[in-house]
Amino acid sequence: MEPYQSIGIKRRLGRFFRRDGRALIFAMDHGFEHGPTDFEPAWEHVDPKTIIRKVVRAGIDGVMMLPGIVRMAGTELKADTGLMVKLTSKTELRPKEEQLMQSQLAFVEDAIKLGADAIAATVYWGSPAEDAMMRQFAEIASYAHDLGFPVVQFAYPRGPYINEKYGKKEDYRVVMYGARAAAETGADMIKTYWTGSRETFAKVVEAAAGVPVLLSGGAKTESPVDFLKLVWEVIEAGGAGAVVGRNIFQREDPAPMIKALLRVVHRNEDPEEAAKAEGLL
Ligand code: FBP
Repeated sequence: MEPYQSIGIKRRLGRFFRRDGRALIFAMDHGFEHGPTDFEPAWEHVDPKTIIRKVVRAGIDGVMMLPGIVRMAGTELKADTGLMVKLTSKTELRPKEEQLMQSQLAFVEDAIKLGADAIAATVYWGSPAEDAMMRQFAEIASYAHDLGFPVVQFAYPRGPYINEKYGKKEDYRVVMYGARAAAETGADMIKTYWTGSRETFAKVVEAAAGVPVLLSGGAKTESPVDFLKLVWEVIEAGGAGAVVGRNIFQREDPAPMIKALLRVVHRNEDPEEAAKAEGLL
């Protein structure tokens, strides 16, 4: 018989992923991680309830937030919306060199009290603070797993030596290394950067050896189709979906973008067709 915890982990993962094994998750930790200026393109979304209500109504599979935002907007979630609570972050007000560390801002118990289905934490692989973030992740993951909660690692390669050795943090070898490190540290889901091509992203997925890999959205693209194309490539590469913030909340009406993304993620629809169907073209 399986231990109780492994049943809990499987059931909770199922609240994010549909039968196809894919998920579209809305990210909203930006007010903390980048500052409220990220909401200026659609300022009413600075109110968590307003944006969460819109994304839930559009059919999003899951949401990722920090604890205080769950307290404000958690009641807007449907019973089957997966809730990922992230326990680490950093502000951009810190001295630049200290921005290579994400600190723990709440505890596994807080996420559980808020009704979390998964617990998330970032590791900047390659950072001078890698050691502290590894330990932080290990403590969170070990405790969450004991209690039957899946753990999501935002595996972001980031640090001075990366650029010296590989040229840039988006080099597929670096992203692949981070994804592998996330899998080896026991993550149940991995969120990471786009590598620039389907072929290279497929290698990231392979390196994760069965742990689902989701794209970390990135800055809002000039045209909505550009972003849909990117997510389409991720799906074609074997990725399990995307965790998207700015490309959703920096639009006054995020519903067409979410619905088009759902078409791409869950129906493999051609990005231009999906955009047309939702009135984005
Ligand atoms: P985006 O889709 O807006 O990129 O959101 C995903 C995310 O990982 C957020 O969770 C986080 O706040 C942000 O990106 C981190 O961005 P950065 O690359 O600037 O650290």
